[in-house]
Amino acid sequence: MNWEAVYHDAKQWVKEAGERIRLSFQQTLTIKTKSNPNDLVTDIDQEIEQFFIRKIRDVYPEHKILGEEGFGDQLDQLNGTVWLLDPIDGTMNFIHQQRNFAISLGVYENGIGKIGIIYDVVHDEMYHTLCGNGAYLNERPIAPLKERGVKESIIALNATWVMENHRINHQILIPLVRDARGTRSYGSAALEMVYVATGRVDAYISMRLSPWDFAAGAILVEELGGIVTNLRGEKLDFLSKDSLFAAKPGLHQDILKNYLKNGNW
Ligand code: 2AM
Ligand code: CA
Ligand code: CA
Ligand code: CA
Repeated sequence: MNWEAVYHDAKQWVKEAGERIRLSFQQTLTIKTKSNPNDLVTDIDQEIEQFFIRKIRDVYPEHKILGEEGFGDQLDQLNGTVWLLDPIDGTMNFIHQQRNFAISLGVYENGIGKIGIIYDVVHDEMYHTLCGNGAYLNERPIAPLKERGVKESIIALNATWVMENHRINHQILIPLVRDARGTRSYGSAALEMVYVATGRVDAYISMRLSPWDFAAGAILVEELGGIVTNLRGEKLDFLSKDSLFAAKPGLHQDILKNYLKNGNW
């Protein structure tokens, strides 16, 4: 496989898709709900996924595609080359704010991350890596992550995870929120992972995400020396929904050992 060529094509298609999303701001959105009233999808999410599928199938017909909106392939294993795509990550922000959303694209070979791209469309900021060659924000190299302690850390975390909740042991997170310097929530898992990768936040916690939410972010965070697991500290499986915990080196081990270990996640 010529990975340089795949990387070049992937970045090109992400740029083109971003341009299409920017143009869509002039048209009226069709908004539908999915699993619950806050789980939204628009015609643009679907159009952008279909745009990528056309491009990938045309140039790389032997590759597989797993996309959130379901126009790609049904996969039960990750053999070969698989593109994991979230055409718009942060659809609620896209609809309400016209910002704070991203295109997320990860390319895996036999389950191993090769290419990670997250594109903040509105700011025209593309975060990208071809594994082993460093990560970039547009043309600028991103510096590797340094260690940081809990008391100096900002943790990206949605407030609903700290609310009383019948499914998870939410009280476990309270000491962590108290000890951290601050918490933030941006509403886009892909951007929150990119903020870990760039050091703008020190850790990101989510209770439930899908492979297309974290596929690209995991590659970027790991390329910069960060650590990505589920909340049990286990390696991620890119075919299953799971919790997610991405953090700087050192901080990841510290939070797992001193805060998360008794959770029922
Ligand atoms: P999405 O916008 O692509 O759906 C905050 O809602 C983050 O969680 C977003 O990255 C969002 O991705 C993701 N997410 C995952 N599952 C979701 C769901 N069922 N409803 C809303 N957001 C979900
Ligand atoms: Ca969605
Ligand atoms: Ca998503
Ligand atoms: Ca999405």
